[in-house]
Amino acid sequence: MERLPRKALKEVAMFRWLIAGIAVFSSATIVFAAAPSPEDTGVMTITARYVKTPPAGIDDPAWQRVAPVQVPVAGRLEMADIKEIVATRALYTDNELYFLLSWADPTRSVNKESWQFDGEKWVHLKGDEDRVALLFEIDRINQFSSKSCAVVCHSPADLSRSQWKLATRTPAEKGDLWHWKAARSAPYRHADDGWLTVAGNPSGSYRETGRRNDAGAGGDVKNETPDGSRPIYMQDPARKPSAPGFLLLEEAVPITDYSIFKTGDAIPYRLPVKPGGSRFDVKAESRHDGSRWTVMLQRKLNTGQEDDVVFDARKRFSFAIAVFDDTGADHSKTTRSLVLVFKR
Ligand SMILES: [Ca+2]
Ligand SMILES: [Ca+2]
Repeated sequence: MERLPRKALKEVAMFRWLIAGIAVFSSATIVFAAAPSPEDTGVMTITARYVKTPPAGIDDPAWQRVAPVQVPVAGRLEMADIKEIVATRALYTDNELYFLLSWADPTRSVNKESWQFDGEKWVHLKGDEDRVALLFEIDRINQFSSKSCAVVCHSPADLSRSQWKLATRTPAEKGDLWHWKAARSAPYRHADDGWLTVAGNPSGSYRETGRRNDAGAGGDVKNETPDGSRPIYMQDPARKPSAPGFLLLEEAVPITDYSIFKTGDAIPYRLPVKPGGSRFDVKAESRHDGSRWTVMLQRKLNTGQEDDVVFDARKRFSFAIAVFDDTGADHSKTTRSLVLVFKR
């Protein structure tokens, strides 16, 4: 069992990571990118332990029988001194793989620019959302196993580092990207499942990312009138919200009378769309306890979908983790290279 907290902390101090992290501009622009120093080649191992019975949730005692690996994550540029630890555990059964990830975050950020009525007009509240993302290899990504996110940034020389985008360099390289979002995927208890290829569409700009959504429904829609001045949907008053505090598109109805709103009333701006298909393969349970997020992720070892990594307990899998505090951009923090192994 890997128990590296002290060593890991030392290494965090030692390595000067310049990690470009993840940038989100619209609903889906994400960047893992880094320019590690030459000595930044260590790989940490996460061992998934076999259990016969699936863990029932975050509090299942099975998790307590696995010592967490203390995985250091570091920010980039002006955030380079901000470091965290993601306590990482993994279990697997005959059919499924489970992760339990826990990291310090004093704020439960789920606002994602919600609307608020100020008595005269509707304004967007400040705030984004917390997130965690995992990136695995589906098809080998050259150097990913040793340099982690450093090699999946698309970084033309004429672009500043802040504009680097997440992508592989060749079409033969393919990644599997799981993106848990506190405001947009957590309400449906999943992590948005996507995959990674070369940047841009065939006719598009090389500056676009290589992110693609898995087949199936999901994502979110913006809750706004065509002129962007106010929300267009509210909770269907005839339905009890299945995710209190959020507004699911399937439970939303058009607002017909804006006079019912009082000063200070708030309505979500980003409405999760009911996910399905390959995009809905990664199930998630999450909790914020006032100081930390704990997120349990669960996926079939083999989904049968070609846009997913197939986990084979006899093999090793390179991956990386990134966490975000109320942002998709500069404040993100990513890990060094990780490798997932399975042990009975
Ligand atoms: Ca937060
Ligand atoms: Ca999938």
